[in-house]
Amino acid sequence: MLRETIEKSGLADINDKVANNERLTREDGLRLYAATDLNVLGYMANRVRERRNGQKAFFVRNQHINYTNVCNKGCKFCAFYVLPGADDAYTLSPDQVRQRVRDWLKEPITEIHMVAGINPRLPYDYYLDILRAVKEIRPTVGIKAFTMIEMVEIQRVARKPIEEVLEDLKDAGLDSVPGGGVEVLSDRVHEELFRLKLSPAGWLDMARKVHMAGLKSNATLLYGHIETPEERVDHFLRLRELQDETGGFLAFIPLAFHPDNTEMDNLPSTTGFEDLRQIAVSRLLLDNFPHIKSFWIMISPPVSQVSLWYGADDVDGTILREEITHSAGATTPQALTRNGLVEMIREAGRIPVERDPLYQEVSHAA
Ligand code: V47
Repeated sequence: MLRETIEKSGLADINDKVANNERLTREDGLRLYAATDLNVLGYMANRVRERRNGQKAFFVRNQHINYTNVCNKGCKFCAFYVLPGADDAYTLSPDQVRQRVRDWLKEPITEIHMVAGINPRLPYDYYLDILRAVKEIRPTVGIKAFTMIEMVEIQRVARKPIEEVLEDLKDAGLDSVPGGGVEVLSDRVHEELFRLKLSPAGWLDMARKVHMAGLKSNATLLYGHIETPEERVDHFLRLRELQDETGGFLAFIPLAFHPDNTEMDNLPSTTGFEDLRQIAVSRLLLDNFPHIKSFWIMISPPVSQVSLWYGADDVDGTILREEITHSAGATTPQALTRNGLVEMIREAGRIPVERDPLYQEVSHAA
């Protein structure tokens, strides 16, 4: 019966490769995007997921701090940024960052996710000071901060080699690096949507340097706008190649485009079908990534729950106050409780495992 379904989907040869743990090709990737039997994609992706992570589904207790909304990059998909000098511009001082951390001190948070726009007026010391501010209030928390885009800006104001900058950031408290800012590794999409930002080759180069400095990072793909299936597949192949070289990526997170309040608000939101297909194809093509995260903020808690059978092994976390996707019209809650996450994972028949930013187990949810 199962064999018959797989034959009918036209993916039997790919299924054989997955069963034999063979690497998929660009052509295979394109066929995965053309396939319509989502359950066959899920079946194959789940096989890879269980091989790597068994029945575990990870989550983290985390807090997001977006230290400034000022940005000079003008990305067409972003509803969060304002131009320098705008009325509603804000930049948190190190004291305000301290206060944000203090606000949630009662919660046993193990990860602080700190990213923001590119505010060209911020001096080098600012970045070091906000890392220190977090660690001053929560010395044991893991700080996951500064995308590759911010790294380039920090180096610009530091006026010294990136290797030294990364050492300074680590000394000030940086523990790992988030996966945002890459969007789509395509020169065409870069030119059309985010041409003032680091190029695809530049992003990969900075990720390589971050990994060489001993820091782990994540990677993302912003999907559901103007990118083609070919561009998505090439994105995966370029990430996979770098991961073969450095082994520095921890998790991959597909990010569903939210159009509201952006320059592309004429586009529809992604569908549940597309979100699940994206998770499954990510798991199948990124065979050397330890984790695939379904970010419930972007695809909703229900789709995120189902995705635990379509390749995902991580649902991110409690996320105290998400701002970037909510500026672009996300209607999901801005936070979930730990019990809410545990229940969601349990109901899906997976084992909830609380992790820290480096996927060390904090404690098994009983
Ligand atoms: O880089 C911006 C994306 C990213 C929109 O590493 C949008 O663990 C959808 O990278 N619709 C930031 N997406 C978020 C991010 C992230 C999130 C969760 C976990 C991790 C991690 C990283 O958000 C940006 C951009 O790609 N974004 N605008 C929008 N309208």
